[in-house]
Amino acid sequence: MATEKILILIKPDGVKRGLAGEVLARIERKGYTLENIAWHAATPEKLAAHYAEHVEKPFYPSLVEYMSSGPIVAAVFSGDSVIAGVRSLAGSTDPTTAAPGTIRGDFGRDWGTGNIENIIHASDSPESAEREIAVWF
Ligand code: IDP
Ligand code: MG
Repeated sequence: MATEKILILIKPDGVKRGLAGEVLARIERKGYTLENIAWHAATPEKLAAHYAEHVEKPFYPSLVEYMSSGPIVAAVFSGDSVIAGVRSLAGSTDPTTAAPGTIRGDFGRDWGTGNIENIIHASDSPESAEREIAVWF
């Protein structure tokens, strides 16, 4: 099977808290290859394309507010099974209960904002990765 790619975003909370290097380093140290990286300010249009599966959800307006609250870093990594591997490094969605040792479990918490601020986005399938890479690169 061809080597897989994943799109990750270091979300505004991750950038603001100075965790961009830490997040990238964890993925690099796992052995995946950094293919591309860019600094972005999210726009409503880019977020709607990126989060296509969530635009109709009740939390979407607050997700847009959170994702627009500061700059983000977008990066593409490659490697066999990179999607499963990076999602495992990221941890589960809710940072309060994400496993210790994961990015969300080690660095995320509930800040009482009503948003789930969890530092990193990671594509969940090869199809999502392809669509999301086209949004940011
Ligand atoms: P994932 O990032 O672990 O793949 P998804 O369910 O795809 O989780 O949700 C995308 C992002 O939307 C989450 O990372 C989180 O920031 C936010 N989110 C998901 N569910 C909720 C919710 O119920 N309330 C507020 N924000 C949410
Ligand atoms: Mg998701």
